[in-house]
Parts: sequence; structure tokens; C-alpha cells
Amino acid sequence: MKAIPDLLTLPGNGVFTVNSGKEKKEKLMLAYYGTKDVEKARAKWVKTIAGLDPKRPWVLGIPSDNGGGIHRGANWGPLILRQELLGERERFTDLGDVRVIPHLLHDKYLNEATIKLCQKALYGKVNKLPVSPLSIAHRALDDLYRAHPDARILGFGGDHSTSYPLVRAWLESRRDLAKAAVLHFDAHTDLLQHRLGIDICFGTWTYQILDGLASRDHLIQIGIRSSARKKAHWKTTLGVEQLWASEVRKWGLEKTHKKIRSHYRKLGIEELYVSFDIDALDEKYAAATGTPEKEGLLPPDCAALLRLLRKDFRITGADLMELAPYVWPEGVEARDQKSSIRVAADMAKVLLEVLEA
Ligand SMILES: [Mn+2]
Repeated sequence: MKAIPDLLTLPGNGVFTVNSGKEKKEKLMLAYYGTKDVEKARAKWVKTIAGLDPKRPWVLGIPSDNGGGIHRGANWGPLILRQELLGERERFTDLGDVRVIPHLLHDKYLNEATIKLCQKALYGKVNKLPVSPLSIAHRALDDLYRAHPDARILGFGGDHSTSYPLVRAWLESRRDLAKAAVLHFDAHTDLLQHRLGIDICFGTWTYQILDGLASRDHLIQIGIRSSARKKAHWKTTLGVEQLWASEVRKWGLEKTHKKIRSHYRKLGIEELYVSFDIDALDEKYAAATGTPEKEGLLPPDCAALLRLLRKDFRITGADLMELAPYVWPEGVEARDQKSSIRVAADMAKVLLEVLEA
């Protein structure tokens, strides 16, 4: 836990700014800490980190979109989600943001000289700490789960690659991995092994967590509708369970819930991690994202499904990914950008609710 104040920074402060863009961050700092002075706010934040209470969920922002690749802009997701959640401040502890060097993704892609330069930039000296957003997140989450194995962490992304450290660290810290499963809401499978030679990014992260599961059928994907391959391909080659958006729409809420419940129950699952890519929702509701897709899931159905599953299983980890608040892809028919942000914030509230003990 000693490294946490170095690895993380104030809530909303993970997007590095010098001058341009800093007013976006000041608003949140003022609302959280009553000051625009970073040093004063930091002193208050450090106190929060020192006195963490695992009885409430914790929020962690990973404002990196360097693992994305169509329309970026999800780096502002964690800040804007928190602004929308100001009315819920009493319900969670805010761990802050991972410190993000926006040109980096994972330390394994870096040479030693670059790592040293970035350590000097982030920490003021060469040390053993990671420097890329996914590597920093993984290290911070490991420390947090080691000190508080019962922590319930809600991650805010970021592009979907930021789920990689969140899910990995959650799996690695389970007392009984055989009873732990992942439920992944998404329009896309994110199951590529590599994308242009890169093995950890928004299109591959789910493939890269498969070997961390007790068994591959512990992953259920829901909302899929944009895939180069048919559903049977993913089942026969990877053994992953999928409920496509068209099936969910046909079955309705009750039958969908029963299918998920019986699948997990047969496997003896007791606890779930929920990863929620906002593009699982129909583009009418989730247009402010990198890859919006038509004919998706409906927000009230997703909320109701999560509330039902929470009665069957303990939900002990979750994330909300891919809200890109300033992105507005051309040709997307939607209500307005503000409503897209509000829908994402409402989903974040539901995730917070199902994480509450
Ligand atoms: Mn995704």
C-alpha cells in the first residue's frame, strides 16, 4: 500500500494536463475537496487513501484510451462519470486515478531507457515502479487486494483494455477461483489474440484474461452483435459462452436471467465480476463511445438483469468502460450527447448498487 500515493493521483487528475484542459479537472477538485489548489486537495486525498474502509465500494479511474483504436476519447470517462455521480459521493470511497502517460500502454512494450525516463518523470527518480497505465493499475490493484482481500472495486475506464488489469487482479486475489466468474457486457467479443501484433488492447483483453479463469466457460459475454465470426466459432474454438443481443431481445429479461443463472449455478459459481462496455447498449443510448452499434441492449433491461443476478451471486468487482464524453461519431442517430453521458452514469450507479454489501 506504500506505493499507492505514487501510483495514483487525485480523482479526475489522471489525465495529464499542463494548461489546456485543466479547467475540466478543477471543477471536480472543487466539488470533492473545496479547493482548486492541487497540493491542498492532495493532502485530503492522501488521508482518504490511508483510511480505506472496505465496507463501501471503492472507485478507481483508469483514464487511458491508448488501448483503443477507432474513436478515442475514453480518457475523459472517469472524470465525467464522477461529475455525474456527485450526488452519490457518500456511497463510495474514491481511490483516485491511475497516473497516465498518454503515449504508453503496458510496460512490456517498453525498453529500459524509456522506463527509466518515465520513472524520473512520474516519481522523480529511477525506481522499481511501473510507468504505463495498465501496468500501474495492475500493481496498484495487487497492493489494494493484498491489504484488503474483501475490497469491492468499481473501475472507470478508459478504453476496454483498462479492464485487463482490473479483471486480472480480481481473479488473482480470489480465495476460491473455482467459484469466481466474469460477466462481460459488450457489442464486441474483444476476443482477438492479437490486434496488429499487440496482445493487450481493446480488441484482445478478454482473450488475454481467459487463462486466469478456473475454466473458460466461467466467462459469459452478453450483448454481442458486431463480430466477424459467428457465435459457434467462439464457443467451439475458445469455449466461451455468449448471449447475443438479438437473442436477449428475443428471450426477454426473465429467460435471459434464467440462462445466466443456471449456467453459473451448474459450475458452482458464487461471485461475479461485471465488466460493462457502454457499447453493449444500443447506440441510441450510448453514442458517446468509440464504436457505437445499433440493435443493442436497453439500459433498463441491463439494470434489471444486474439487480436479479445480485440476488443469486455476490458481485464483488465491476467496471464501466468506453464512455468517451466528447466523442460523437458521425451518422449515429441518437438523442443527444448529454443523455448518452447520463445513461452511462446511471449504469455506473447500478454497478455501485450491486457492489454494495
Ligand atoms: Mn469492449
